[in-house]
This record gives sequence, structure tokens and C-alpha cells, in this order.
Amino acid sequence: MDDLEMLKKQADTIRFLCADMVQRANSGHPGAPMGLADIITVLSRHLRHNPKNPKWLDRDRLVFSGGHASSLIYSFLHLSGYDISLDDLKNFRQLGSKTPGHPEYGEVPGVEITTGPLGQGVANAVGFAMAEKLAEKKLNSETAKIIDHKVYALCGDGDLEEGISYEACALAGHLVLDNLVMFYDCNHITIEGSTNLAWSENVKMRLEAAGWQVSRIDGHDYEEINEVLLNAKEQVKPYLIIADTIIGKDAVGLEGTSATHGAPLGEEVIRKSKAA
Ligand SMILES: Cc1ncc(C[n+]2csc(CCOP(=O)(O)OP(=O)(O)O)c2C)c(N)n1
Ligand SMILES: [Mg+2]
Repeated sequence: MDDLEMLKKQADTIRFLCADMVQRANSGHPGAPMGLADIITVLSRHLRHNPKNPKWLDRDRLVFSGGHASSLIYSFLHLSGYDISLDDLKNFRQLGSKTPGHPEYGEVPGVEITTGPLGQGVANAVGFAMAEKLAEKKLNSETAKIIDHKVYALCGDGDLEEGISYEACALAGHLVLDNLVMFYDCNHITIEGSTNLAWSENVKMRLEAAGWQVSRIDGHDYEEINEVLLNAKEQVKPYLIIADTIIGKDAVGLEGTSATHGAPLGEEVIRKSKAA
């Protein structure tokens, strides 16, 4: 793995690009992107894709179910070399921009699917994984492995609360989709506060019952994230990675609170946080 300093620098860059984008637009969701910055940074070392050819047939697919965390996607695509410029990031959430409030398929290079309605992206990821299996069967032969990619998905508390994710995950388990890797951004916060206001089920037991392999990691520990992604290369079932994260990670005075879910952090907090 790259040295930890470099990973931290990349993650911090993503974290504060996202905070700045939301601040400039004066609307958006900085919390989840800041909490997921470490995961996307390590994931970027595993993803097989070509930013200069976003339509390469056998690329890994990356599905962000929580479309509200779109600043994360745009900053990741920008830093990876996709056709999204710094000016595009500055135009976050402006009408007609390449960086709309929720990611839109066809409008943004590198965005695989339009997401926003919670849970829907989980079902989309299952669909992508099914499509990969079908294409494998149709196109691969003994001598030519044309299709051999993974589907990586990121989802949050809200996605797993939604009924549609239950149905889709049950189908993924039934079909033994061993090409699907899903990170669950387990930050215990949704729009209105703690998840325990409305939800207390055991996600690990639920997904295991549906036929998934489930691991739990610290979503801010680069070694653990890397290790679990290496394990996923040997997966024999759909793989859920429950990542314990802190929403709004490193937002001074606000991290861990629902205040970071869907509002700008404020110039003062951003200034202090960058300094820290
Ligand atoms: C079906 C649906 N219902 C409601 C919303 C509005 N909404 C957007 S984000 C959100 C909370 C999501 O919580 P979580 O997934 O935990 O994201 P986090 O707060 O951790 O960023 C809600 C209710 C939505 N996008 N889709
Ligand atoms: Mg959450």
C-alpha cells in the first residue's frame, strides 16, 4: 500500500474539497463525504477503471447509493482524471452544471447511474452485478476472459432502512453474486439525528441470513480498509463491509453530529478544520 502520509493527504484533500463545494453552493451534504473520504481513497487503489475511457467495457462499476453524498463522487472523479474540472467542482449544484446535487447518469462522465432515492442504488448495484454475470456467460470462453469485473457500492443507514434494499440484497444472496462488494457507511446518523430514533436491527445478522459475507472495519483505518478489499478479491458470496465511520469527520466541533448531514459547515468551522 502507498505510504500512510500520502493516503491521509489524498483523503484530507477530498474531505475539504467536499466541504468547500457545499459551502460555496450554500447547500448540500458535507457529512457523508467527509466520513467516506478514507474509504474512497483506499478503494481508488483497488478500482480497475480508465478515466480517459469511462466506457471501457470491463471496468469495475462504482455505485454511490446515497446520491446526497455527490460531492464525494465529483471530487473523486476530478482527482482521478475524469473530465470534471476544478471549475466544475466550483459550480456544484448550479443549474446545467456537470456537478448536479445528485449524480446523473449521462450528464457526468464516470457516474454509472443516477442516484438519490435511498435504497435504489443498492438495487442498481445488484442489477449491475447480475449484468456482469450474464455478460461473463455470454462473452467469455476458455481462452478469452473478456468480462471479469467487480461492482463496488457505497450505501448508508438510510439506504439499508429502505425496503427496496432488503429485496435486492435477498436476490443478491440467492444468486450468490460473488462480484458485488458493498460498503455500508455506518455512522449512526441520518437527517434527523441518531439512527436509534427509528432503527435498531442487526444489519450483520440480516445480511448473513440473506446469504452475504459480512465484515466489520474501522472506516478510518487505512490498513483495515485495504485488508478487507484484499479479502474481497477472494469472495465467494456478495460481500458487505460494515464500516464504522464518523459523519463530518474532522469538522471541528461538528463531527459526529447530524448538523453535518445536510448543511454547509460554515466558513469559520472550515477554516478551523483546515488549520487543524
Ligand atoms: C427514499 C428517500 N427518502 C428520503 C430521502 C431524503 N433523504 C436524503 S438523505 C437522507 C438521510 C440519509 O441518511 P444516511 O443514509 O444515514 O446518510 P448520512 O446522514 O449518514 O449522510 C434522507 C432521509 C431520500 N433521498 N430518499
Ligand atoms: Mg448515516
